[in-house]
Amino acid sequence: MVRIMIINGPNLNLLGRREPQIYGHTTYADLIKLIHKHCTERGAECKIFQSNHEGTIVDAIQEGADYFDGYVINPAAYTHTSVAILDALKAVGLPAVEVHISDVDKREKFRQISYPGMYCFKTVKGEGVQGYCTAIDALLDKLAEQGCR
Ligand code: CA2
Repeated sequence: MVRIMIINGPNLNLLGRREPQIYGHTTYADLIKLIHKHCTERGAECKIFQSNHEGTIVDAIQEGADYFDGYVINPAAYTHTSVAILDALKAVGLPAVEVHISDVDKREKFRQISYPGMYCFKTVKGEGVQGYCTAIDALLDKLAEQGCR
């Protein structure tokens, strides 16, 4: 069975509880359910990980590489600042898809640069939480092309 890790960055645990006009009303618990349901339907094993700390996300990317086949990552605010997360993705070399709930291109200028996005083979943005399913599909399709499991 294909194994993927979904990595969520800072403050995404607050989903549905603040700024619903930007991020919607779905809670983080609902997002976890949505992702698990989608991965089950697609026949993939998934782990969902969230951290508010950059180094902890770097550790998860490094340590996950021994077990997982690819990553879906929403680095949240670290999207726009973190060369460390970009370097970790590059170092492990697994296929990765970036996802953003909001359409970052239509927001402040500082959100229009993504360091991890420079490594990811695809970026999904502006689809709300459903974008996670789009990102998972893109990753699973890529892994199937590569003949993974
Ligand atoms: O649109 C996205 O998914 C973002 O990655 C979300 C980040 C933001 O910094 C990025 O520019 C775009 C923010 C995540 C914070 O999530 C919250 C959710 C609910 C309430 C407050 C914050």
